[in-house]
Amino acid sequence: MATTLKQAYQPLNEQTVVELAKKLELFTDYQHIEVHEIGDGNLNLVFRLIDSVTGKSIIVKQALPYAKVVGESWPLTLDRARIESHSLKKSAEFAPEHVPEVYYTDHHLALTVMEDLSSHVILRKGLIEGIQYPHLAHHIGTFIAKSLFYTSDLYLHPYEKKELVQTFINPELCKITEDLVFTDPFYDIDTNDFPSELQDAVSELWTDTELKKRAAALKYKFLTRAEALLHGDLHTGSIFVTETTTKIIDPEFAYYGPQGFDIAHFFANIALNYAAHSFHISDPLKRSDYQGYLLGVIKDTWETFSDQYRELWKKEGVEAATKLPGFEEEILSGLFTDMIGFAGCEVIRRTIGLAHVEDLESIGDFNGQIELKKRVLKLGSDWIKKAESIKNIDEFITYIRSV
Ligand code: SR1
Ligand code: MG
Repeated sequence: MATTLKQAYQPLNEQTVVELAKKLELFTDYQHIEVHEIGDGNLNLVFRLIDSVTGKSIIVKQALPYAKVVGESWPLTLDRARIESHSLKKSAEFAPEHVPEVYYTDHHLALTVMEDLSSHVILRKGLIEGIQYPHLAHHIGTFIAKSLFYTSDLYLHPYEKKELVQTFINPELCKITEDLVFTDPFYDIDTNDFPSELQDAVSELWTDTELKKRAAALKYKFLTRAEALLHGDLHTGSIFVTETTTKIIDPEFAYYGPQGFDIAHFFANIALNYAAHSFHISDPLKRSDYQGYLLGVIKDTWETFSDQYRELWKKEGVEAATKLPGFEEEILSGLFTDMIGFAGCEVIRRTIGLAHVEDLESIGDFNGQIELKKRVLKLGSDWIKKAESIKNIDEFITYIRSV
């Protein structure tokens, strides 16, 4: 792959992506190459190229200059492809087993050529089908602990950290989160998306000044706290799994932000899946078994994360503050409280804002879906307003049980 392209941006299609593969010498022979556009996310084109004889396959991901989920009326920076490839490469420095390998990037064409993970499934799909992934919690807890620690001031020289902050300046993608997660769901804004049957419950949120103030405070942290490099969109659609492996994909929302944000999004999406299983699994024993598994994922992820974070702090902390007894507990406790509020914003946003989740939307019983969504809104609101009073992961989990 010695070649470099100096091509102006144009969106690829199933023909031009093969021409590109030839220029980049991605395969040795092109007679049996099959191409499929497999992107099912909100923003990008994703091509899978496979040599049907040798079985060799790769992914070519290209950013579109607009948000695919809305259409060309919503222009969106191509720079997110640069952010994504930098983030994957950074993660590969400390957790290569949890990210796809990057083979080639081109910032002009806004594309990344990377490892094909087709042997994996998107975690959200697997969870909707009721599949258990025994290593998931350990893998996610480890990935988040390493990502936060190794990109923070606790470990890096302040110059290096600030250089990374600069590399990951991502204003347009951050603005999406600022609006869609922290502002729009709490106001009557037309990006919101919910049926009229939810109007009363939604109006209750819109008139709850205390809730809006707490959400605004969380947004302020998201705007101002450059603590560590985040994935920025760590929902269960950004994770690929098999029974034994876990890969984190799609870090185009990466930026330096508050440490509790990623783990919050992971937990919020597990909680939404938990709620949806009241409908997806009818057998009460199987349902309770699966929901117990999901709560176990949250508990084990938190415990793995916090244990590993403490360990890294103790063994590899460089910043003088890491030598102060007990300071790590202060940081972890602040992170935990932030996490609860961020999780509250995410469950509300996925229920009434833009970009819903299949877990809830695939519930066939419409009235049941509405009643469940009301309970999810209450969960989100409680987490945001009561974050300070929730002292540990078991108390956080108790709220999910009540949905
Ligand atoms: C316009 S983008 C909508 C959502 O898709 C992404 O996955 C992010 O969650 C974003 O908020
Ligand atoms: Mg994504």
